[in-house]
Amino acid sequence: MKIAIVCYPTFGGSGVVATELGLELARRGHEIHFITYRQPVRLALLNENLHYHEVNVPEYPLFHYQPYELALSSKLVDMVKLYKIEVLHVHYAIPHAYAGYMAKQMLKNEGIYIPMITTLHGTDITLVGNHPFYKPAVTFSINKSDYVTSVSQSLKDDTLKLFKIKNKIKVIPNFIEIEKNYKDTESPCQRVVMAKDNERIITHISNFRKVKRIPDIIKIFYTIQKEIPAKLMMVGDGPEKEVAEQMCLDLGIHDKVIFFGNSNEIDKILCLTDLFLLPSETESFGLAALEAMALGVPVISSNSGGLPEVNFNGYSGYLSDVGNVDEMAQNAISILKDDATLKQFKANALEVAKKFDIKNILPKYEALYEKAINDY
Ligand code: GMT
Repeated sequence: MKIAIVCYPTFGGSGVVATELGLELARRGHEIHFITYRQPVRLALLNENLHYHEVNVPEYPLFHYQPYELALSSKLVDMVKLYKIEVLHVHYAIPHAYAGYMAKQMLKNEGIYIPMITTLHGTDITLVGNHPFYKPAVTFSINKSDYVTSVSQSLKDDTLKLFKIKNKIKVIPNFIEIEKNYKDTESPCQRVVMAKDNERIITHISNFRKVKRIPDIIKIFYTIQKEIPAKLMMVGDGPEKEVAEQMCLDLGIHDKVIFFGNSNEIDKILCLTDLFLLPSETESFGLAALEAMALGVPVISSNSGGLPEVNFNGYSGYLSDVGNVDEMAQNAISILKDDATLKQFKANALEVAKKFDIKNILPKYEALYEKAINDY
C-alpha cells in the first residue's frame, strides 16, 4: 500500500508513534511518505519504501501567523498526485485532520478520491482541542475523517464526552518493538558512570509541560532518597525544567538529580533505570511508561486517563490519585527496598509491555488501511 503519514516531527509521543509505525510498515514492504515540516527525530534512514517530503511555509511579513495548514494541504495534494498515494493517515487532530480534509476536497475536485484516517493522541482532545477557540474545527475535522482511531479506551471515552462525534472511534493502542529494545541494549549499560553500586536509579522522561506535574516528581524523589540511596535522571526539555532545577537546589538534592535535556538515547538511559516516574495530570496512554516497561522498568504513575490500561497496579508498578505524592513515594520505596522485590516488578513490567509488542498492534493498522482503500 502507498500511505502518507502526517505527524509532528518532534520529541512528542504522537510523532514517535507515527514514525515507528511508518518505519515498520516500510519494513513490511509498504511505501511510506512522511509529510511534515522537519524530518521526524527517529527517522534516520530513507530508502525506496521510506520517503520524506518537507512542508515549507514561506515567511511573509504581512502574516502575523504563517499559514501552515495551507502549505500542508497543498503539499498533500501534490504528493498524492505525484506518488499515487492511496491513503492519508494523520496523527494528532490539530491541525492535521483539518489540513487533510482540505486536501481531500481539493483532490476530489480533480476526480481523485482518497480516504483519511485520523489518530487521536491525547492533548489534541483533552487540552488543546477542547479549547473553545478550536473546538468547532476539531469536531468538524474528526467527523469528516473516514476512520478515527484513538490510542486508548480512555481517550475514546473522553472524545465522546467532550465532542459531538458521529464517527465510530476504533481503539488501537500504542506499541513498542520489544525485540529492537533488546538489540539496541546489547552493549552493557553504563550504570557505573551514573550511580554508585548501592544507589537506585529513578528516571522521568517527558516534554516538561505542566500536564506532567514535574514538581511532583521532585517531591516524590525527595522522600525516596531520604530512605534509600538514589539518583534521579530527568530527561527532556520544556517549560517546567527550570522550576524543577530550582526545587532541587532549594531542597539540597541537586547533586542527586541529573538533567539531561532531550536525548536520542532513551533506550540506553532506560536500560540502567530501576524505576520510572510518571505522575501526570492526565495521560491518554503514557508511551514513555511503556518504553520504560519494555526495558523491564516498573512504573509509579498517576491513575488518570489511559495509564491504568498500560501500568497494572501492584504488578508492573503502582498507580495513585493525581497529586498523591506521599503514596507514590511510599509505593516507590516498597519496590526499591530490596533486590528480590525489584527483580519481580522488573519482570512483571516487561511481561505487560509484551502485550503491546508492535507485532500484535501493527496488523490492526494494516487491516484498517486495507479496509479504507477497498471501501472507498
Ligand atoms: O505527552 C505529551 O504531551 C505529548 C503528546 C503528543 O501528542 O506527542 O503525547 C500524547 O500522545 C502520546 C502518544 O500517543 C501518549 O502516549 C501521551 O499519553 C499523550 N499525552 C497526553 O495525553 C498528555
